[in-house]
Amino acid sequence: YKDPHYASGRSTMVHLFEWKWDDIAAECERFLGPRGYGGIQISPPNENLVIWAHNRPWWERYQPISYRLITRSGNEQQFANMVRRCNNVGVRIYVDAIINHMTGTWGANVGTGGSTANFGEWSYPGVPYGRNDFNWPQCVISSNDYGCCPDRVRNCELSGLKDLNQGSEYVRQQIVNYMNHLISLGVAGFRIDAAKHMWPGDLRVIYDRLQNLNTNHGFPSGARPYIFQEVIDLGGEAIRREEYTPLAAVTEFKFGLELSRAFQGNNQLRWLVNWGPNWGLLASNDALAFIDNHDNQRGHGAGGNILTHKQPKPYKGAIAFMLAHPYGKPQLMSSFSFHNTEAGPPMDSSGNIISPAINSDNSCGNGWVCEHRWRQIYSMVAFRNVAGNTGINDWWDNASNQIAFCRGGQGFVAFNNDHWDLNQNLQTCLPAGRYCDVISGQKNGNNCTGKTVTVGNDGRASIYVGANEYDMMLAIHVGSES
Ligand code: QV4
Ligand code: CA
Repeated sequence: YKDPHYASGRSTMVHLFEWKWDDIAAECERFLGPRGYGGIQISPPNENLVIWAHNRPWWERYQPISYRLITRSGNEQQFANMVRRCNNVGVRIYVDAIINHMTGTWGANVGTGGSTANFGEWSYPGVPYGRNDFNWPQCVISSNDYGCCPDRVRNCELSGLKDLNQGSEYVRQQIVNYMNHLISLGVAGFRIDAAKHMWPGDLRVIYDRLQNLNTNHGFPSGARPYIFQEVIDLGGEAIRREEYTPLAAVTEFKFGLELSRAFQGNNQLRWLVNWGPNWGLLASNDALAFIDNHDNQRGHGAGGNILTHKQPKPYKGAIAFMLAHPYGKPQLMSSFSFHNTEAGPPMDSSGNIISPAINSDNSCGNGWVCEHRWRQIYSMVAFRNVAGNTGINDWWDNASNQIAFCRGGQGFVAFNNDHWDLNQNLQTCLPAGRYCDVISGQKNGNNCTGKTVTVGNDGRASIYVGANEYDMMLAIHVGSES
């Protein structure tokens, strides 16, 4: 369950938060496929409660009312079409699976596909689930429970969301049917929402009943879905992520926390020389690595002082480091802009999601941030693909916040988070030639639209990253020669 089954030569996924299926299909064909993206985490595709009481907040999608594939992102036919079109251009789809609970509040009781529920009776006819399918007696998780009481964290309600009993054979089978339906439509795997709130033994039973990936969508025969489990473990809680790594991959929240701290200037970049398990991170193969996610970019979930698109210079620095470094399976966040932390995606007065507009400079409009379309970010996605499975070599630092390293003979990157310029003659490990920096610009025919770096026969080059430049890094790789 730890292999994303990316098409060959691809290595990075992006969370297209709240995108519609038709828009994702188009984005696969016009951008993600050609730019070498490996996959997409999509928002939950199953029917959720419609919550007008909070003006259709983003978090209504974490309140399942049935497993029918019908949401503001689209219906089953649109979903199937998206998966087909994305797989055709080498981009995999990973589903955010909400299997811990069902919706439970807000006076409303109608879903995005018209299903209804009667919360007071624990009744969800769209599945159907009834009272016997939930943990009993009913209880709600309190903040103290995380320190002491794994049984309460797993058997009580997370924020009043009705807590399913995954120990029940019937419940397991409904969940397995839902996930297998998605596999048959061609998805490559799942994010398991709120995995901490379910017993590892129950999850194992569910995972082991999943079908192999669909060979009609280009997966090898016998391929198991990629599974990354949402477990927030920053230390100090009764439930540890090591209970989940024997099952499948786990979201590594320390990754974004530590890199945010460093790129915000609160820890020196030179210490990143041993970035990885030495920092208390999971083993590389177990880790879904990311800077921000849809929760912590707006103060939900793990919280912490996390870099987001709202602080673009250090954010792009942290993302570039993530993508340049071989640790983990990286995931990018692609956001809609927001001021109010409850606000849902751009929508019209009926609550329909408004599609992103695509501007001539590749950026998005209509309220969509589209970090994945920022040159500094998509260029580093390509860098990572070129670097392949090489390690890190020729690390250099100035004993402060200027660092540089090579990825085998494939790529070279330098960062300057000091208040003075980086101006050094450094080993790039690349064949002699003239290379375009893919951060300040790109290769355009025989020219570079940004900086040019001349690598000598000894592999060395003079590298300059000014303290006041628009970006804090420089990257060149095989393939960026001018
Ligand atoms: C309210 C009160 C509760 C009360 C309840 C019932 O706050 O005290 O018990 O009513 O009367 C929304 C509201 C929340 C509300 C709840 C129930 O924000 O105030 O409770 O609905 O109606 C997202 C949001 C939540 C949201 C939830 C469901 O973050 O705010 O709750 O969706 O709409 C822990 C977990 C971790 C989790 C993280 C947020 O260990 O697993 O908290 N992360 C995942 C998702 C996250 C999602 C959920 C889990 C739930 O990434 O986006 O929560 O599916 O760290
Ligand atoms: Ca639970």
